[in-house]
Amino acid sequence: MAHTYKLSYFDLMGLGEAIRFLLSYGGAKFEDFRFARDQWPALKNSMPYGKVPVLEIDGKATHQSIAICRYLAKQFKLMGGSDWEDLQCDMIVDTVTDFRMQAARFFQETDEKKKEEIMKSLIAETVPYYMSRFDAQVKKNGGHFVNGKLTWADIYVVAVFQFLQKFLKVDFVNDYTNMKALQDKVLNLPAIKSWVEKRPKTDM
Ligand SMILES: N[C@@H](CCC(=O)N[C@@H](CS)C(=O)NCC(=O)O)C(=O)O
Repeated sequence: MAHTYKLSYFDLMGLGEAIRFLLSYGGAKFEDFRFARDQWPALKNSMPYGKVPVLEIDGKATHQSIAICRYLAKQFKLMGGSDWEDLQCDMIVDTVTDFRMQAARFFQETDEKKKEEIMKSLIAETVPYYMSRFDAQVKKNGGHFVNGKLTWADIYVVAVFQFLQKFLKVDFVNDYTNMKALQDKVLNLPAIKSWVEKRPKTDM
């Protein structure tokens, strides 16, 4: 019997989008429950550890976006072909988190001048640092992050970049040929293409 899925998250791509990409890829129907920021205080206590995304699978709440994505990857046959390849996928996904956390500094800063400096250094230093390395890895691995074939790492990275590019207001992937080709490949997977066409349009 088909599983039921309900994703609870803010009305953003953010950490919810990779889960939505993977569910779409797997052909799973899911309830995409989005709430406004002012609804959050009333909902927070109902989440297992007070954070979202939370994915209810057959009515059971699961949390931690990367753990959920890894689980969905197993369900939808998007893991690597060996423990070694799975390690490569995990390393990339965790590295994207490091990259993303650099961008999070912008939100934590309240001083407008410092915010501006953080944004400048993200664009001038952080983006090229990570993107040049990702690009080289994808080039070396035949157009994918791991072993020349589609894994959840590819889908995860492209999904995270969807909101990171909106947030930084720069389509930074366009400057990196191999990453651009990978992004195009993932965004043209029929199920993901159709999700992107129908998803609510958000700032991040
Ligand atoms: N490591 C967690 C982080 C979850 C997280 O920080 N979620 C944020 C939204 S992106 C949240 O729930 N913020 C509201 C709060 O902490 O009250 C994951 O990957 O799921």
